[in-house]
Amino acid sequence: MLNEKMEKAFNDQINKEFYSEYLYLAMKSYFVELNLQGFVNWFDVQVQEEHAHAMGMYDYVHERGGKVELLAIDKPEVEGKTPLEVFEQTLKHEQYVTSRINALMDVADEVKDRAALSFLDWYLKEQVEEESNVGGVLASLKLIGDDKKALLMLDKDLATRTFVAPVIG
Ligand code: OFO
Repeated sequence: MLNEKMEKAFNDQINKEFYSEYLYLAMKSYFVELNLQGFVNWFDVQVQEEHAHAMGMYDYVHERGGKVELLAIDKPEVEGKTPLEVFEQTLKHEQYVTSRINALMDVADEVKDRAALSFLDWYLKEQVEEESNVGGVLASLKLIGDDKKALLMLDKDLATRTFVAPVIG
């Protein structure tokens, strides 16, 4: 059975993961409007990953005999005006999510829920990968600067990203 505090923390994080899906859907639209199909694909994969992250926790709460409470999802804002700025926002968002996973692990520690800690380990590793992926694209965009040809080459590259359903936990 899930401790009440742990259950609330999971429900909050489920909301954050769905918010991430929403935010990346909004960013996908930004790139649809620019007709950069590789970036569109990259965000499409990101959207599917966030959905999988949310559902992983959703299933886990049930598995532990807890109650899932779906909270309202905030309206996402794409603050960036250029692809570079959009990726700066993406990195900032992923760093925020990492801090949230750490906070979730702090709760698991506090209530001595070792099973939750071991489950959350997957998310911690995933965040390292997420930050590194986003950081890689951001570094390329910094190098590219105003070079439109190079931007189209990166777009081609990002078109090759595929979604692989994760095995969580
Ligand atoms: Fe769920 O990892 Fe990104 O936000």
